[in-house]
Amino acid sequence: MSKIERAEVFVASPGRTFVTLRITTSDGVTGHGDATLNGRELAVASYLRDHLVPLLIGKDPARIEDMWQYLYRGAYWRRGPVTMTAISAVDTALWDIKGKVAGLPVYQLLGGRSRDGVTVYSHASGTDVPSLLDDVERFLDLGYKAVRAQAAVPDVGGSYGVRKGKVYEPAATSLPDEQPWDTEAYLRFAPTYLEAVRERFGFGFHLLHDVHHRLTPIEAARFGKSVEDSALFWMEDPTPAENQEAFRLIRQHTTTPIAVGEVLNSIWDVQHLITEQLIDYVRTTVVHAGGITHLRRIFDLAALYQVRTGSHGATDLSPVSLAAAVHVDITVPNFGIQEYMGHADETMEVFRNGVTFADGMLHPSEEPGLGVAYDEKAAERFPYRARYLPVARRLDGSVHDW
Ligand code: CS2
Ligand code: MG
Repeated sequence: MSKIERAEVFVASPGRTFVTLRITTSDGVTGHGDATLNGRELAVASYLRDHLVPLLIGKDPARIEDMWQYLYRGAYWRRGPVTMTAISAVDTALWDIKGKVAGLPVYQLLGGRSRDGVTVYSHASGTDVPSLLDDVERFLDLGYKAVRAQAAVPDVGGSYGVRKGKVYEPAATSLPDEQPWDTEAYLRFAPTYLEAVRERFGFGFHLLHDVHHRLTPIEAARFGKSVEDSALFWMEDPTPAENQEAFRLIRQHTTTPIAVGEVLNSIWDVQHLITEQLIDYVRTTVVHAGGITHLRRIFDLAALYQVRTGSHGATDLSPVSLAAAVHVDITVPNFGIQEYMGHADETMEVFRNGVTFADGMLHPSEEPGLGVAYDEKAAERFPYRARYLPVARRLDGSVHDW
């Protein structure tokens, strides 16, 4: 029997920080998993190095489900982003190994293709409406069939999702950047730029918008109602999801579809949202929701309630996560859309990409496993740098959801 012989944790900052797990078997087969939790990276690295790696050595790498149960139930302490990200990394690496051993790309092990490619959305943004419109045009010219639009709220309104450089990167400072937020200014302004996008480019593509947890349920209801004529594909994270029941109130007022899930970690965190049909898209990911094994369980539950998938795919999810997401997306019957922002050039010096982009879609690698390689020598050129996500404060100085 093949055994897990080694498990190494790499922490490097090529463009931004990534934590990567590599598992090596006694037959010399390697598998990679992403363990990146933006702004809290070293906690997951320690969870893996200090608590999980010793449990992996000598175990059978083929028993993926059993390993998941062992790490989840065996911890006694359940759920939470740090635990679930660490379990995800192990699970993803074991699927990578299983594919390599079988000589098949992971999507074949998951049941094969349900579609020709994985439709993705990218991020258009602007410091004002004209620059946002130029950016939307750029993505449409690149062949995207779905675009997310975000613009800076004028004056001191603050904003989420406005790109400064080539790649959008909110975790950019060594201590959290404190940013202003004015809900009323946002509620007045955001519907106008979404309308401007539709006026200029029409309705022949999907238009998305991320509220990023910043509204109360009734404010979100007002927002959803005010953008109905722009026919959004979804409004994302309209209100924080700790209180799943809050979404019922939004639903009572608007038909704008709702997407939730990037900060949620388990099937139990989305159970009520799905079974009560309070959302339309579940955005949990391979890296933060327990790996391929657990994500499929979430997506299968969602399928019973006509909830579709829309996995998170920001730059802080490594190319290993993106590849794993695409292997899952291409197989599940209830796929909706996949977020795709692309990574910085430095990131791609360390990871060999597992996916290809063509005609607004991503395609998985046909190589055995996930099709991503990690170059640890190249990673040494990018030592770890602490970076934090920003914190939002209302105009009176009180902390708001960022
Ligand atoms: C965002 C992310 O991609 C998204 O939808 O909400 O940019 C999010 O802010 C980051 O992943 C946080 O790490
Ligand atoms: Mg989001």
